Amino acid sequence: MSDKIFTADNHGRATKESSPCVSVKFRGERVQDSDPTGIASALKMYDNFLISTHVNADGDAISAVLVCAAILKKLKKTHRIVVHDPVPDERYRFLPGFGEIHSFEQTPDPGPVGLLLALDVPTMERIGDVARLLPEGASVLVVDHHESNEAFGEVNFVRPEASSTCELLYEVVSELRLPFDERMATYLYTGIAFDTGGFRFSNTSGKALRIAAEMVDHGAQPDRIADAVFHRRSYEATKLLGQALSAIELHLNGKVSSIYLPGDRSKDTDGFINYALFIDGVEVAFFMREEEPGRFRVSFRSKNRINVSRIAGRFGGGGHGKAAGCRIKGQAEEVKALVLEEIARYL
Ligand SMILES: [Mn+2]
Repeated sequence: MSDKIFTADNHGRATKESSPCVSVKFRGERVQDSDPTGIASALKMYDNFLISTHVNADGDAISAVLVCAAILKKLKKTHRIVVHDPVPDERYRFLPGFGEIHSFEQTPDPGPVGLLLALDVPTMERIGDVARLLPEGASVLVVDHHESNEAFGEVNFVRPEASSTCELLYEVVSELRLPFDERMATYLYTGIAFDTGGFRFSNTSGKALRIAAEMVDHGAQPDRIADAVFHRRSYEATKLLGQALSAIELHLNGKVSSIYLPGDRSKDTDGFINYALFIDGVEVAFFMREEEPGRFRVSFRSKNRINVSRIAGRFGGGGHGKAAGCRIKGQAEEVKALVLEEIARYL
């Protein structure tokens, strides 16, 4: 191994909120940490890759693993994608290569693994059972944008200010000077579009939009991607949405809304809470789902003023200012009363 030093060349994109670039020793060479060049250098040093992401892989996570598989294919490296989820989210089947995403259960032996590429995942724990596939001494590279990321890899490229992990992978692809073909453009656009809620959330930066625009020029189709990712719901879930809308209640002078579907244990209620939050005058909405008899999963959403992670935290949960959740034991009416009492303190 040479003792060549990989110098930072991030095209003037380093900003003051970025973590400082430091070099770390990796396989006897010095590579940049917190920087796309470090990841690009490290990718060239290994041959057998395991690519993975967090449990319940979402649009950014699935796109990110497919971006990396495409990168490694171009670099002619052996790689395998394994995720914790028994069944990866079917809505992403439109992405080329989706069939190459294996579940942990289908993967008794991934073969030799030199390096784990952990994407969009803040801690080793969140990678789920896949961690068990990692042999002693295997290295870990991390690319992520979660604020809570513990930089648990030997080389980490972690930027909480990035909209998505796919935004960071755009920089890695650029650094490797690989072409943005239609497939790559579709992955990167999908990841950014998903994590920004279709370019509506507060993480929708100019940079995210510029990269997305560039990906459209390279063949990503915004309408097709939006239809696949956002504009679909099963018949059963749509009927359930009807019940959820009928079940919306207002509390505390119309500043709080809630949805509770008695007896429903289905998980297919994604986004229902937004209908309760978007009502004029409502500041906080919560959704109660009885996970097990006598135990409720409570999700909170807030428009602006009220930090719901504090409310969820009061019950041992957590999250972000505008979206949080917790679990509470009890009967439905008493859980609802407890939650309302806590929310009232912030109004
Ligand atoms: Mn993400």
